[in-house]
Amino acid sequence: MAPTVLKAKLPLTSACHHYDDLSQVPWDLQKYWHQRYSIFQHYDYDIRLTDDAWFGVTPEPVAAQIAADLSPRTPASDTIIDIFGGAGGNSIAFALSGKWRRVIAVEKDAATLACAQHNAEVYGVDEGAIVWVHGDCFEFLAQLKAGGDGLDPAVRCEGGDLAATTTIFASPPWGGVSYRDHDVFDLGQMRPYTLADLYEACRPMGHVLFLPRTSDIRQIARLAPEGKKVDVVQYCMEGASKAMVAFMPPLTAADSS
Ligand code: MGP
Repeated sequence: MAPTVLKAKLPLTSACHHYDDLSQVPWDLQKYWHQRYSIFQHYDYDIRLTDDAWFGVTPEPVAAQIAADLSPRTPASDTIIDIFGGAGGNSIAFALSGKWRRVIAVEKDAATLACAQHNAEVYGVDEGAIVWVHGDCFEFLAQLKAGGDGLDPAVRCEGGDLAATTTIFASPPWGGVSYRDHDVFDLGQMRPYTLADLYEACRPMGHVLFLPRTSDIRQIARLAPEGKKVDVVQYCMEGASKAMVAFMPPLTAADSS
């Protein structure tokens, strides 16, 4: 299915859970349920998550700090695309930051996307403040980079210069929690998408990658364009890192020559 801009909310399904009580929670999610108020402080107001979303959702204080740290580089750079939108944690923080003219969230799983739309409403995000795209983000990025023909005007880059106008945020699946078993996590082994897959899909746009805290920083550094820096930040909660975030700069014509 081609990536589709949603004009209305998707219906919540039986996969969009709100667990009130530990006895309802699958055993492998119980650790996350105990952290529910650090993940969404308004959890009790009927926050919904699919079971898969519990593993990857960015805790609210981290999402808010990333949104605070990330600003459009120039007035013309006004669009942020959360390509692995999930249950909405990051897109909600970007919308609430008020810094971006357009926040676009892409998610391929309909139930997860329904949760994200619902959670945005719980957080008081204005209807229309996030453009929701149902579909595969790699297909979406490829279409955008090819000029956006066939894409809804709500997500097209009208100026044409994607690298100047658009920033990508990517919080991909990490292939489970095996990253914890490695002192240094090889981003070439990340599944289903490696660091190289993400870089190829996002460039020339500046992109912000939310990665395991033990990620091999040398692999990230190798992607820095000549003479430019990549900022790498550990985002912590209660004294422990939750993730390593790499801020990859946009490429200009000079970088690719
Ligand atoms: P975690 O794997 O529970 O690690 O995820 P930790 O910190 O050892 O757990 P704790 O017991 O110390 O609390 C911590 C955070 O990493 C999650 O809240 C998510 O924000 C992020 N995270 C974890 N996984 C497995 C993923 C993933 O696959 N993708 C993304 N994008 N984020 C993830």
